[in-house]
Parts: sequence; structure tokens; C-alpha cells
Amino acid sequence: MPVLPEMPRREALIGGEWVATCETLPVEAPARGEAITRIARGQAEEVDAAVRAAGDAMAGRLGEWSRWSARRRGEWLLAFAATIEADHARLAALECADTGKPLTQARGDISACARYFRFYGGAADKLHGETIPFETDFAVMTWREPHGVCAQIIPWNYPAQIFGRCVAAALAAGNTVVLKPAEEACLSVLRLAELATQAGLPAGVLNVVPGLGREAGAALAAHAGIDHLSFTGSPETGTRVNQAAAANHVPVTLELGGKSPQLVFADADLEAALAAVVRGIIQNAGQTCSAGSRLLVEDACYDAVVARLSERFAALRCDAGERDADCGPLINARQREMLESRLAAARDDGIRVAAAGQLADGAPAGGHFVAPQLLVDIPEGHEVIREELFGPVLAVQRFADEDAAVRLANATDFGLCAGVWTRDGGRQLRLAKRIRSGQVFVNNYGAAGGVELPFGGVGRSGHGREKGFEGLRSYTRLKTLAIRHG
Ligand code: TXE
Repeated sequence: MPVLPEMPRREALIGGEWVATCETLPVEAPARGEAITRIARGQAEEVDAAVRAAGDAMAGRLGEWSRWSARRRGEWLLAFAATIEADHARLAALECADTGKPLTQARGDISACARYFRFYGGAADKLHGETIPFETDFAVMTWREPHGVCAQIIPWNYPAQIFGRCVAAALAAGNTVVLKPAEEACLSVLRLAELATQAGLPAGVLNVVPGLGREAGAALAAHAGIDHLSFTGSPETGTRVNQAAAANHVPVTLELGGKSPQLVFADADLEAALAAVVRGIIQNAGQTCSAGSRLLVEDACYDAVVARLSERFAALRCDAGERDADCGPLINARQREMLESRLAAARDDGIRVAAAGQLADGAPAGGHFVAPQLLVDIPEGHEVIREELFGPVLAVQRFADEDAAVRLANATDFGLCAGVWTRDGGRQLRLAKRIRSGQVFVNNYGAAGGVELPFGGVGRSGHGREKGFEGLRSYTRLKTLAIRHG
């Protein structure tokens, strides 16, 4: 067992106090399958107290948040970005042990979390309404007001990043938050919450209730006291929380993952394309909503691409996060077993593994490792090109021309991201218009995670946008003021 970082508090953060719950849940290190600490198991009672505290903070009954100007909120967020950076090593070590991801990736996630606070800190006092030309005896304007109490249910794959994405935007816009992190991984979130209270965030502005999805998560989504819900996770749970929120007429942002294609044409810079294709699927062991999990290759370069990718895949190694290999383990036994059974079914259907990585020498026993795999010879419409596998598995298909490429790219219910690799400028734009997804990247994939870029999907990938200014706007509602001045 490696030396573990100091663990954060085990309680829930409610109304500025750390509150013990009746029961706790074990936290497993995915690289070894062993428990490393315990977290609170919040239930409906704790969720109710947290929503009430957030409502009181919003209404000025608890603390002074409602009197903070936009500029003061921005200044706090900017200072908090520096606080995160000062705690960077411990936060990264927690993220690495808890999620199993390679240390370099965990470090990048903590930096990204700080960047969200910096971006939204700078944006807080630049969120303007409009004036609208109307009849001559009217003055009309719009105000952007906070929703109020924002419920945020987040997953285990990027706890610190998604905390930054959701919490920084909601606070910048003047909301208060009740956040339910994932039971599988939330140690960095608990540490960030600890830091926020120490940094003087007024009581009740940020509340964190760890617990199970079916208990704390379901209670939060259905709570009549929330004014906005942001959910990141599976389409199935997304549907459930959406229905629960609809009963209270609560607006919802859903970020539900994807089956994103990368399209490689023969005129592309293949070296750059293939490096990005590999990164796009092995990052966080493929457990990334925006993972480029499908590769579509033009006939003219198909054999060369598969041969060169096979070499790269065969060289990939899996290991514990702190040993910083190419790939860490999957988050838990359930996710590993789900992936392994889908891979076995694919093999039974004649799909070929062109190349696979390996477990590194000396990798710990008991970890939920699945070696990266390159799948070829895939029948059209097969599950491996329709469903999110959430592992380091790349499914390759070939196409003859642009029309065929677009047809394959859009042959899924998801629509989160797409990558297009070609030097032909006209084709870049034609494809960007025809591909059904929330983001399209040309001759890059992911734009290095740019926190400034609006992010979200269509279809089964969800609706609404996080990140960038659009994400900030989604944490506000518009009020129209029409003054008849005679
Ligand atoms: O997701 P869930 P799971 C996808 C990915 C993965 C699959 C299953 O394909 O294989 O989802 O993962 C909370 N009411 N993604 O089971 O259940 C839960 O506690 C309210 C994509 O982990 O959606 C956690 O906090 N909340 C993805 C959050 O929902 C509930 C990230 C996500 O869990 C709840 C993760 C309920 N009834 C998985 N049940 C992405 N978009 O990045 C669970 N939760």
C-alpha cells in the first residue's frame, strides 16, 4: 500500500457545520480493491437540512451571502483558486488514490478545478442583461438573477473538475449549492469543501451531502426546495432525476456521456491525429464522458492507421495511479465486470482485438484493471459502437467518402463531441455542420479541456450547457423589466 494522503472529514457539510451521519460508507482504492477510509452516508434527513440551509443563506437568513456584490463574489472565487493551488499536492494525491487515475492526470484535474474558479471569478461581475428597444415611451431591460438553491449531483470520474465546473459557476452567479458527490469517489470534493469553509465562504452557501445515489441523490433531485438541478452521470439516472425535478418544475441541466467519434481522413497529419486518438480514449482509463471511443478512418489510410495504432496500443501499460503509467484501473468491480462482459460478447460476435496493452510489471494485485484494446471488424449497428463502454476500448470502422463518414458518425443516440482530422478547409466546415454533437474539434481533440468552451450534448448525451459563459448563464434566470415612462 502506498503512503496515503491525509484523509478529509467524514461528515456532511450542512449550514457551515460538519454533521456526522448515523452510518458511513467505505471508500475503496480502485488500484487495490481495498478500503482506504469511510465517508458519510447522508439520507433524506441530511439532504432536507442542507436544502433548508442553502435556502436560508440565499434569503439572507443565514450569513451574509445575499449582500455580497458580484464583484465580491468574484474576488472570493479568485482567492479560492489560489487556495486550491496552495493545496494542490494533497488534492492531487487524494484524487489519484480515490479514482485510481494516473498522478499526472490527477494533477491536471486539480489545476483545471482551480481554473474554473479563476474563470468564473473573473466573469462574476461581467454578467450583463440587455436593454431592448421597444415602444418610444418604454424603457425595457433584462436582469440575470440567480436561480436560488442549486442541486448538483456529480459522478466519480472527475470529482474535482466537475466540482469546479458546477460550484464555481453557480456561486459566481449568486446561487447557493447543495452538492451530492458520488459514493465511489468524493475525497477531493470533501477536501475542497473543507477549504471553502476555511476560506470564509458564508455558512450555508456550499453544502455537501455524500451518500448513495438512491438515497441522498434521489432525495435531493425530488426536493421541493431546490430551484435548479445539474446532473452529470448515466442517461438512465439522468432520466430519473429529470422526472423527479419536473414534478417541482425545476429547470435541469443534464450531462449524460457520449459515444464520440474521431474521423480521420487520408490527407490528415496522421502522426498528430493518432497521438490524439490514443490520448482521447485512454485518459482516465476511458471513463470520460467526452472520450473519443469510436474511430472512423477513410479507406485510403485504414490499413496504415490500424497498423500504427496497433503498435501504440501494444505499448500501453496499466498500473496504480501513483505509479503514473498510461492507464489506471476502472473505478470498481461493477464497472470492470460490465466492460468485461461486453468485450466477451463482442468477441463472440466476431469482433477482433487488433492490439491490446498490458498490466505493468509490479502493478498491484486486486486492482480493477482492464488493458486498453483496439477493436476492428465491427458489424454496423453493433453494441460496441452504440453504447458507452466506459473503458479504454477504441472501436474502429472504415468509410469510403464524406457522406459515409457522416452517416457513421451520427449512427448513435449520443451527441457530445466529435473530432475531425483533415487538411481540407471546406471539408472541416461541412463536417462540423453535419455532425450531430455539442462540440466539434478540428485537427485536435478536446481543446485541452478548455474551461472557457461551452460543453454539453444533444439527444441521449443530455441538454443544457456547462463551462464557459454559457455555463454561467445557465445558473441564472432572466427577468424582464418594462418601464412606461410616459
Ligand atoms: O452512474 P449514475 P454510475 C455513465 C457510464 C457508466 C454509467 C454508470 O457509462 O458506465 O454511467 O455509472 C447519483 N437519484 N457515466 O452508475 O448512477 C450517483 O450517486 C439521484 C457517465 O456511476 O448516473 C452519482 O452521484 N442520483 C458519466 C451520480 O448519480 C442518483 C459519469 C452518477 O451516477 C441516483 C459517470 C438516483 N436514483 C457515469 N442514482 C459522465 N457523463 O461523465 C445514482 N445517483
